[in-house]
Amino acid sequence: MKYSMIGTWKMAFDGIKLGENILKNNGNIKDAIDKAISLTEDNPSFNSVGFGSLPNIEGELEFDAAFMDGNDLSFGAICSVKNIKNPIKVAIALSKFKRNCYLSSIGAEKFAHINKFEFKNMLNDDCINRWKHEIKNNFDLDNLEAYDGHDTVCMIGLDSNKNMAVGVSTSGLFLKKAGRVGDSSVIGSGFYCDSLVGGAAATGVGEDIMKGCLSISIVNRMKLKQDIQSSCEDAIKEHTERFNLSKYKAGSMSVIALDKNGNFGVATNRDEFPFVVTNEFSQTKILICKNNNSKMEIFEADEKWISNYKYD
Ligand code: SD4
Repeated sequence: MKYSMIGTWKMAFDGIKLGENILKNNGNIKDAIDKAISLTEDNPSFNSVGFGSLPNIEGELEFDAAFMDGNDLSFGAICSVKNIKNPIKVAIALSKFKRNCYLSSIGAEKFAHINKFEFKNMLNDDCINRWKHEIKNNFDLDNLEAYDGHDTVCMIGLDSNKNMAVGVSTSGLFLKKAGRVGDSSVIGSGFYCDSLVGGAAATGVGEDIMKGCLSISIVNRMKLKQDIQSSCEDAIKEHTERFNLSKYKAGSMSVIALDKNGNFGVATNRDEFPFVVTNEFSQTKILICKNNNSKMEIFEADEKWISNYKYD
């Protein structure tokens, strides 16, 4: 395939559509991911990414984001940052450095200031009200779940020059503790990409995803020539089975992958996981991964599904 792109959750649709336009005109995957994720971050109607997303327990928004260039394995990442309009852009800028490419909170904000990235109050009335409502409920800090399943946009792509890259952006788990960092900005866990093999990315409960380093686990299976779909399914299945041995009930985990030829794979331990794909042969579309006893059934979202779906 000449080009291909995949993203997590229905909310990736507009971004992937933008990416499709860039890639079909022989654009670069880095540019496609930058524009596609920035668009998702800027949209206040998405409750879990960028502007107006999910505050931490103190009512503040703290973002994690990362980018990896599959050609030379360079990556950039930021975590626990506040008020940066497009965290993905800062992660991309950091990926140019061989050292100091993964910065946290104040240091990352300082880098963004110096390099003239846009700052903005990322809280809006909707997310403040969501926080005020939820904070009154009884919740268990040690058993936080992903917000209606989806808190992170992850995108992986292949361009017509065989470049591959992955980007992720999130406000992390709703009501997390201040300073808590999940898998999204952690290389190998929330994302990984090698243009010689393919890329993978994860969304769900970061603590549980990190325990299995799910993204590198999938890419390593692909490196050993396992097919992409079973690489995704086995990574989640074996990780869950390991948890079962300790009688630990894992939080939600969903993964996407794209190989160097543009084929995709996907898996989840939830009942259902929507995602978005486009490639040379197919316009941008929403697909559903349905989990039937750990066997994934993939089908296209029809109008009924789309109109019934209430989440991002
Ligand atoms: C985190 N993995 O911070 C993110 C949240 C997420 O679906 O993706 N939820 O743990």
